Amino acid sequence: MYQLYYYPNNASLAPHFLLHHMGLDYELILVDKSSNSQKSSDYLKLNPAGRIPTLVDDGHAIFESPAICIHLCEQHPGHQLIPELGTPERASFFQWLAYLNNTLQAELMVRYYPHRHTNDEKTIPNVVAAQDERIADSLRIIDEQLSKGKYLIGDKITACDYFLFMLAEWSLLIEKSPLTFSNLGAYLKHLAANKTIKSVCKMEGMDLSLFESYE
Ligand SMILES: N[C@@H](CCC(=O)N[C@@H](CS)C(=O)NCC(=O)O)C(=O)O
Repeated sequence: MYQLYYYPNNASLAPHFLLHHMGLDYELILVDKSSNSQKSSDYLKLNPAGRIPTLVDDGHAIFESPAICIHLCEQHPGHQLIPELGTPERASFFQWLAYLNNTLQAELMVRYYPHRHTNDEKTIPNVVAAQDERIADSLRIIDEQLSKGKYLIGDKITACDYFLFMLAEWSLLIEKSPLTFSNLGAYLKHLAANKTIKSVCKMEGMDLSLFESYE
């Protein structure tokens, strides 16, 4: 039995997709961000960074969403959400997961918390505008990759696709929506019909209609 400390549509979403896709036994524990529970002393014992998510596996706490995803994929290799060890696809998997987490997700964090990145309130709109461009650059690179195959790594779904769907959802509000890129838009519409994505988003109270209505 796993415990996932989560908040709807936060960085816990990708691990939640994986737990559901693999049909694992898990308990969802809400970390109430509205009351800053991620900074409570009990939560900090599990995750000293005070961020969401944390996964507890048999008493062992793991934080950082991509690390949780890799752990789940490696614990349950039969689900093939990570390519086999020693293959070029495995290298691509790590490359894209790192890119998503370290570049796109990092840029999104600055975009949504701009006040943490300037000491002059007047410049906040400039930070947001600059981030919108940086996020669009990142989405362009992903769109190009998706011209080569059905999924991010070839023709089989992996944990990277679930991770990308999470970040694409967060990107809907930026100046250039992910749905305006032709390969990425079609891919996201296809993923929005995936049964794990539909079920988990429903559980987390998320609306997928923008993806579903993509033409
Ligand atoms: N690198 C971390 C980032 C996690 C993160 O920033 N989570 C946000 C929610 S999406 C959070 O906990 N924010 C609360 C805060 O910064 O206090 C990961 O990928 O797990």
